[in-house]
Amino acid sequence: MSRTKQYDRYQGNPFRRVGYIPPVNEILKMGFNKAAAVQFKQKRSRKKSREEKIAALEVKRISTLSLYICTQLEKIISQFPWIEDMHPFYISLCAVFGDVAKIKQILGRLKGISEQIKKIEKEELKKLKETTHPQQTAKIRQSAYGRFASLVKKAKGDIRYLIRVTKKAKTIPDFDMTIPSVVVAGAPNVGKSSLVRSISTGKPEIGEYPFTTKKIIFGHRNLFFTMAQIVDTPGILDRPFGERNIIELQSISTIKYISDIIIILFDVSYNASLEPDEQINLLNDIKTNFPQVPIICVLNKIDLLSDEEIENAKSKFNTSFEISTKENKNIDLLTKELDELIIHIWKTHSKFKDQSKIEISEEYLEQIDNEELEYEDIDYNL
Ligand SMILES: Nc1nc2c(ncn2[C@@H]2O[C@H](COP(=O)(O)OP(=O)(O)OP(=O)(O)O)[C@@H](O)[C@H]2O)c(=O)[nH]1
Ligand SMILES: [Mg+2]
Repeated sequence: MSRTKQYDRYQGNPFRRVGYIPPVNEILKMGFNKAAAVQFKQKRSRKKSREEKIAALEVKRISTLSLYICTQLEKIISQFPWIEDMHPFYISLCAVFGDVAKIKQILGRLKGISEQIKKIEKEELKKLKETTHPQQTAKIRQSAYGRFASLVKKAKGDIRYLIRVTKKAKTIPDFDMTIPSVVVAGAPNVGKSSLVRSISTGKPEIGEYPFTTKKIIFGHRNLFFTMAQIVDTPGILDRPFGERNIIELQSISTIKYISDIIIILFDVSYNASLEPDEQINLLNDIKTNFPQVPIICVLNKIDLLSDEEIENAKSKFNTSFEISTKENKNIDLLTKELDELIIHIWKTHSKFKDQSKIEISEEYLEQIDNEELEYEDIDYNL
């Protein structure tokens, strides 16, 4: 089964749906305040004794606190996306920030606490039915409060964990699985962000130092009747998978789960952050791990190289294009081939079948062929 069939094709980052998660102290404080504010309402039909009124008030206080805590816990649980329904891109990027299985366990534990609170409420209210003595009813209320509080306090670390991971997971960008994705990858500082800026709507920061890009950034490239996502990734170093840091792992997950085309950039200029052999290792690593994805090898920063250096690098990396993003050299050659490949993938890959079935007249195609492909600056994240 194609992976797109399993998920809601138009869902964005599901963690964005998660609203405010109150910490345990806040849940308790607000709950106690609400319970303390409960008033006794006199019913006209029957006059109650003072003791009966106090006992009724204690019932209301216990129920109010129980209801408040359970509502808060259940609100947290219901806001969280079902891990099974999430696209692996979001799961794997979330896994970079935290333990996805742990999130599931925590949600299960919160549900358990909420059920236990309801059970305690029943037990304590039953005790209240047996007495109206003010001292005893106050004691029952205090016992209920204490049991609620100690249960909820058990979730302190769990809720703190949810708050921390959700905050990071919310920064994962929305990805559109209905259009092809071109992932721009390579060693740090090779010019990935510069290329994404020049061929898409993406506006990643460009910096002189390695690891300027620390998270995945999406740009779009308009191809008249379809569109592609151009994805900027943090730099990857030449080292075994297990030794990669959080920043690099985001790039690997992005390549693994969403790339339809990979552009690998190389840099052999004087300030390259990796040796040519290390960059070759990186390329081989990607080729071995993702053999099904077409790779376009591109040498960047040719403005800093002599003709001889370009020729040497060309044969070493077997590059298809030699460009300079800084001086806009050969970018048009690269984008021409890229656009053709994107359209080919969009038309032939089963996961884009529904979209690519749109009928396009020969006349229109001819018109497009004669026009220069221009790309509009639209913020699709709106
Ligand atoms: N001379 C020259 N400099 C370039 C070219 N492309 C990028 N640079 C410079 O190289 C540096 C790194 O560029 P970025 O686009 O930030 O590189 P990156 O691969 O995204 O870097 P990280 O995000 O740190 O991995 C910046 O100082 C750019 O101005 C180029 O074609 N020629
Ligand atoms: Mg960058």
